[in-house]
Amino acid sequence: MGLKNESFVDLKESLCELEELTAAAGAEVVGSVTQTLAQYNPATLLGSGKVEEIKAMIAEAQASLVVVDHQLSGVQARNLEREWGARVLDRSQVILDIFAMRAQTHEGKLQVELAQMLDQLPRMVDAWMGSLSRQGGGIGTRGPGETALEMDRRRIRDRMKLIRKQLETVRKNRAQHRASRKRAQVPSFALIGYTNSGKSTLLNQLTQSQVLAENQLFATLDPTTRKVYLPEGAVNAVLTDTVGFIRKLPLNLIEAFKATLEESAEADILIHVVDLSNPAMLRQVEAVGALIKEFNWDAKPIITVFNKIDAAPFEKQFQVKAFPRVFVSAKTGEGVDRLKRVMAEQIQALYQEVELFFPKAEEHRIFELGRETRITRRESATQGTILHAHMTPSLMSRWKGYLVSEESVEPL
Ligand SMILES: Nc1nc2c(ncn2[C@@H]2O[C@H](COP(=O)(O)OP(=O)(O)O)[C@@H](O)[C@H]2O)c(=O)[nH]1
Ligand SMILES: [Mg+2]
Repeated sequence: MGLKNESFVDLKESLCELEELTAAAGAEVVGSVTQTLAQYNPATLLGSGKVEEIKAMIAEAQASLVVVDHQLSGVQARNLEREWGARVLDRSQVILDIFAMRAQTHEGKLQVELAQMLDQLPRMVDAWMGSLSRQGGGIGTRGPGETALEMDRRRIRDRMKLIRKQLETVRKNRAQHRASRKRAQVPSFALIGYTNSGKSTLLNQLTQSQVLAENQLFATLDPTTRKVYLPEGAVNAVLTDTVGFIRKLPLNLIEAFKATLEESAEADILIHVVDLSNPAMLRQVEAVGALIKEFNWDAKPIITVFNKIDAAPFEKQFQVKAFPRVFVSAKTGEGVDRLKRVMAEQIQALYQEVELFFPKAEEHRIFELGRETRITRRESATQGTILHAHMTPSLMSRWKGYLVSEESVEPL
């Protein structure tokens, strides 16, 4: 992380994106400036020359807000604000602000509030330390300042505890829903991808629904799950749309949005939606790839969907290798039937035929098994019943007591 380690392209793209984020947060961007730093200034992040230069820019453009594409400590933000006479925010705070604006449901609002508190706490301590050192104090400087800080911190901590508890309830409810879907053996897909790549539009195409899809960063915050009907043996599945990713996703958001992210984490198959028309496509794919690794989702089957073929030059289709992959336009519907076929194939690939043995005393459970999966062969033996059935890994773990493993089939 950090400006000095970023390549020029990354820096430009990241800054471009920051402009979009800032606009999405409701501000008008009047100017931008970059600097390659060899060393950070602990007091202001930037060197004093740059601070002066930006001060002049602010005066000329009559700007009231400066957004820095790098994490700022509380002290740095405060020093810069004093120096510039303008509000100073960093990238995470802008993203948090957008989330706060978009949050619709009770859960979404709680998650954003938690993320904001997680963001504030260290800044408060920072600010307090800063005010202490300005007073020339330090050790022994105990007074109302500290008490106030302690009170604020305690208030925030109490509130955080309460929010966490409420979110925990939400998570449990969701987990229960997922469990019942699992028991009913409905395969699940989750749409993941960069923000604005077209996930919600694709969900609408695949499920004939009307989920909000907009040319906006982070239009979707809350997970939405819809049924999808697939051809080929007419399988039903469920598809979940959720919050999009972005490079330098604030850690506080990841922490606060755990319940939301779990929806994707629990899906059987992921659909990674890539915006083919975006000039920053390669870096977006990289950023999503890094998050997939971080969340340990790379063990799951992933279908890569290159979206917006209607708006991208044909050559771009060969820039990223991925398998299985499908090219679509969620807008026009082109390629969506093929995507459905690939989804059906991926469901099929989840199942494998296994052998099970039910001793006489437990044969009554075969009825239960028949409701959960397709039984392809059934043979009576003297001690019980031998069955062949199609199973997913999760089904196999549920019925593992009856699975006939390779070794046990070997002759005695
Ligand atoms: N040209 C074109 N635009 C699309 C396509 N799919 C989505 N969009 C647009 O991309 C923007 C973001 O779409 P959305 O579904 O909200 O993206 P999300 O953030 O990933 O959910 C919207 O303006 C959509 O109309 C597509 O296939 N072609
Ligand atoms: Mg969306």
